[in-house]
Amino acid sequence: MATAKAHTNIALVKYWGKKDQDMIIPQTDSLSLTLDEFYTTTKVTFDDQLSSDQVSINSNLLGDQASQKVRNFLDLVRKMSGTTAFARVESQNHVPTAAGLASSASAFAALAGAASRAAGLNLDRRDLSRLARRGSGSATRSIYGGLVEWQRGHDDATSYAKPIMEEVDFGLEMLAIMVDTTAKKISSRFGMQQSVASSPYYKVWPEIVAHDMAAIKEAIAARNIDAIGEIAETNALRMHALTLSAEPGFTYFDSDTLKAMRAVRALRDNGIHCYFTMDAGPNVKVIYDRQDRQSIFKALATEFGADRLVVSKPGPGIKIWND
Ligand code: 2P0
Repeated sequence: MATAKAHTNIALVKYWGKKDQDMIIPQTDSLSLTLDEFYTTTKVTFDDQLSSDQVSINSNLLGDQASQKVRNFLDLVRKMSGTTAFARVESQNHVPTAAGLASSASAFAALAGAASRAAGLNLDRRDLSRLARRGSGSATRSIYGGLVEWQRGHDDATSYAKPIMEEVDFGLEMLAIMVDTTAKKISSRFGMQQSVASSPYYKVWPEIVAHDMAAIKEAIAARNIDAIGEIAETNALRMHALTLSAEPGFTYFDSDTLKAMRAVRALRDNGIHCYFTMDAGPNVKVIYDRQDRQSIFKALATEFGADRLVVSKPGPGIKIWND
């Protein structure tokens, strides 16, 4: 038995599209910030007495369909370790599930850590990152804290994350505007597949990301939050243009998403430096320097209510322990 705690991450340069669906090899590199406020704690117990895998999230036992991805992942760990026993997986999710706040990132990172350790595998962080990738692409990056790059690689051995700056030593912070915390209608897995298959703009996306990756690494090295924010905001809008231009077109935005984007731009027009990014859901994440936290929070609380705002600092990498 073993337990792991992993934090979510939000991409500043997005992963949107796979080269290999089965191995989850992405089309491009990506770069994210791990957050301290949202995380998953997962305990895995391999038990010879069990006749099937049992998976619970926040004490609710999942049915066959809902636990399919987790059971497939456990099969992979069993194959790697030679373990034959079924497992009990008990997960506590401190992330609104499936609301574009990357719950699958912390969930599969924590599962990779706990299941591999419980099965007797002692993986280093690179191999943990590769294993987490098999559950969900964004989980690849949640093995590390702070600013993290996922190198796309070209196969299972070469596609993994590495830290860019694990201890963020400047004021970068993120505030989530929780527009809607109900489950999304179009999964990222399906959404990105549709975008790759049918957006005529997809062919320029790898070039855009290559450019943004180089630029954001320079901006991070210079600790330039305005440059980081500008790159992230443009990259997010271009990612969402891939959904709008798919066939049929779709969007993760709702009316409050647009309202939040406008609010961030209005703050900027008033001289407060902040930028937005959105993932596969309607919530908006605001990027800024912590010295501006109070003025940004106050302005957004007037419009959205303080209870819908969550401030998050850069978070740590995965922790794994034997109970
Ligand atoms: C990202 N997202 O880089 C991008 C940006 C959402 C928008 O990774 O199919 O749940 O499990 O690999 O990781 C969400 O997609 O998709 C995601 P799979 P995942 O964070």
